Amino acid sequence: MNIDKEEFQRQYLDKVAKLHGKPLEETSDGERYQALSSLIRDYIGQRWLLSRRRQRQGKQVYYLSIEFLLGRLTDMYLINLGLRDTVAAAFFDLGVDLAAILESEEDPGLGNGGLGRLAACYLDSMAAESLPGHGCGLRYRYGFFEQDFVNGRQIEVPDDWLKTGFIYEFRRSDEAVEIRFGGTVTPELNGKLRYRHENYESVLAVPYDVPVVGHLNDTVNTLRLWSAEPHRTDFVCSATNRNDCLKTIEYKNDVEAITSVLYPDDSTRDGRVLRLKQHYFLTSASLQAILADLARRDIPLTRLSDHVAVHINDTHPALAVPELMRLLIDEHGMGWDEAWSLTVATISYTNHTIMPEALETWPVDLFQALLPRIFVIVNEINERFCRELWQRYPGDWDHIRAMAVIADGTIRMAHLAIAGSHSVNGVAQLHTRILKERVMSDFHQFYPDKFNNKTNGVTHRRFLIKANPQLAALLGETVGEQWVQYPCDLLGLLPHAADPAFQDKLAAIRRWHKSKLAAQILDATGVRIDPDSIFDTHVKRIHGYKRQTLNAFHIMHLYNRLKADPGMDLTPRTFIFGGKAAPAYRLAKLTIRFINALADKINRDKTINDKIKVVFLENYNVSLLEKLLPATDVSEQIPTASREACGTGNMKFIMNGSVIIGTLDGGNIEIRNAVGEDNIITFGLTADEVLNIYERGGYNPWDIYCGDERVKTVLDQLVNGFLPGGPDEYRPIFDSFLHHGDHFLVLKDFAAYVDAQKELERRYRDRRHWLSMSVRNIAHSGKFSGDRTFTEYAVDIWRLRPEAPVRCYCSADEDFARAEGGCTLSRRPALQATLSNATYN
Ligand code: 26V
Repeated sequence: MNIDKEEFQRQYLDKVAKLHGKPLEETSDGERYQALSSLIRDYIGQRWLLSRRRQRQGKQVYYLSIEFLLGRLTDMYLINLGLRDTVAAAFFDLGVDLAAILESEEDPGLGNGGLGRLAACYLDSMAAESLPGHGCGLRYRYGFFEQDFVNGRQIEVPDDWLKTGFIYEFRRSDEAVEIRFGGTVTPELNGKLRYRHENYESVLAVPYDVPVVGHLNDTVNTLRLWSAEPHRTDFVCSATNRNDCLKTIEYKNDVEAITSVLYPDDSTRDGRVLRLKQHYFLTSASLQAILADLARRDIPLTRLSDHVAVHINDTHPALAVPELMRLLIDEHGMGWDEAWSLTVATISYTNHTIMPEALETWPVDLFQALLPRIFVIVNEINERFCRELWQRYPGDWDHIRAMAVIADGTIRMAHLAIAGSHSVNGVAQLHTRILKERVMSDFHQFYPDKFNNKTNGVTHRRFLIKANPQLAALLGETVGEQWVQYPCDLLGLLPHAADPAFQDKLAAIRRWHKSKLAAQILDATGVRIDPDSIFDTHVKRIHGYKRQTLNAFHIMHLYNRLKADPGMDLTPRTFIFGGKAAPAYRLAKLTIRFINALADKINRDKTINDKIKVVFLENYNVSLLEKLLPATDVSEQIPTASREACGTGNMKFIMNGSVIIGTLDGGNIEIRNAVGEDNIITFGLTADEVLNIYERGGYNPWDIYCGDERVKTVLDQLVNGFLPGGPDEYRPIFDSFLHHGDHFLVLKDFAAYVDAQKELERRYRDRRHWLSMSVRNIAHSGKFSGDRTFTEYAVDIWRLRPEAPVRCYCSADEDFARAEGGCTLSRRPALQATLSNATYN
């Protein structure tokens, strides 16, 4: 956007006056934020309108997701509009602290982890690539809970993110649609078979649109978030209509519950019904709006799949399959076969996990009562699918039952998603291989062409340019500003990897961020950490498979060594943890308590000369991650191999020059292939080894407990009063390892992890060597930009022709060079020349 500093200042001061009726000097940070965001909203409105007009012709992508973990928007809008420098300079002149203003923004946390953040990254990439791709999600009244610690324990506090209003949403009540729950359906034969749906509960889905601004282009896409609202509920409560009044209140509460929270507690039947309601509400509202838009564009329904791609992010929106069938058949009079081929051609599905507990199923009785018409359709889909299976595997009932959409009284959403879509993808090469060979092998045999891989990517605009502007500037000076559009240009750093002058600049930037983070941590926790220590960060959801306990056990072991030998030569290390545990996941919550207790014990011990510090930061979210990324030396990516579908934190950290210590799982493997095995520290069991152990029914953890003194000491310390909190407090953790089989193979990987940590420290001590590793990580991170992934989706799955020519996403080995996507290094001749002239050591 073209606006100079003076003009911006004039508009801003005008806005402050109009909104607050007082001079700038008298406004609070919050009020200043309101004025800034309101001005940005004005800027975007106009561009949005024009972008929509331009996009009317092309094929549209709709990305349906139960989560969008957006993070704060204001700074991203400024960056994408090309206004950040102007605004920073304008505020500097006005004596206003822009950073403080930006901190007043709520962090919209409409998601809980990787899947939701990935959805948000792709929105950013789609807009940056000028692709007409829109998000469809739910406008939760409360986001994912806020985490407080009380005596080291996680307390969940509601995330009231809308309390002061959300400036970037545009309510579109004129585009509200009706969603129907419950009731009865009766078949009617009137020439064609039709169903009459009666006595249902009717709910209004009201869209709130959030603009998604493309980076330095004209594109503004839409994230549409649906809110559940009752129909008119004006009533007078009086003695004569008391019953009506109570019923109306009950109806209003029921309806509003649908979009009140993300992942309602599903331990009760009511909770499960509410989740299913959310899923249907999201898919039905989105599809109704999509078809309405098609009609507005005068496109016949028969051409649906040429003009629309619907992508379902995991199985939560898998009801898109039967709902699209319902709309085509019931509302638009289409026959089954045509409706089915259009549905399959329109819908595509990404699987994000192989964790068995996350593979969704619904009991038939619950499903049928809530969605009677949809159930009839799912049943029909199942019958036809089973007939097809019978043709292929005649008489093999076991095989057919294993693949059916409905079996043993449950509806299997992954099966529905696979049968009803033309593409099924995993999110990293290994994950896709495991889907094909193990978890979904039956389906892969049946539909070999549907399966494909799309290794995740993340937006470098948020996680590098926004989070680490100093590094972004250094990269621009070094490889040319074009790296922002062509992240593969970062390969041009390779010739500088061993250049001391470049390394020192990088080190100075990291040191600055470390010192800033240390001050913030002191402020937040009272713990003083040394900015010259190694910052070792482990942030992500707290889960058994992510193995925060493995990290904690190593810390205990290090501490034990230090106590035994206080003079031990150890590079000072600060271990930083962050992450939320699901409220009902007792062991994960106890892990938080355990790590907080360990932190307390170690941080208070004056005898270890501050060689180790441990901090567990409260309320990990996107904003906190952005502060950690530029300050982290070592990123912990240590899941049990095979369990982490991809991981995306790993990619965000390498962009900022952190070195990964990690297992050979998910995206780590591809990062290792890209950066080279000398520039990442890997250890532990491979995925195949883990899967073989699982197939054999596990292993005997007592062998390790009895055979490795270090393990025995650490585990005993969980239950012998070593930790504050009492000897029985942590017994469930002890038991999970020794009495419940160490399901995530923590003890099995312990020795390898300790060795890897030693190796890491050895490499860190050679400062030049470490910095060269860091540079190489940044250099190869371009491949993990979401822009590359997205172009692959657009070309391979959605068959979309972008308005702008596809950019190149090159890698040194050109392993994803492709004719159509044009992802080859040869498309960047200047870079190729730099690389071929360079020596990389
Ligand atoms: C499943 C369920 C099932 C029941 C209740 C709540 C709930 C919440 C989420 C899920 C699916 C989680 C899937 C997920 O987040 N997977 C992560 O996706 C990332 C993006 O592809 C990937 O990098 C991570 O490895 C993967 O764990």
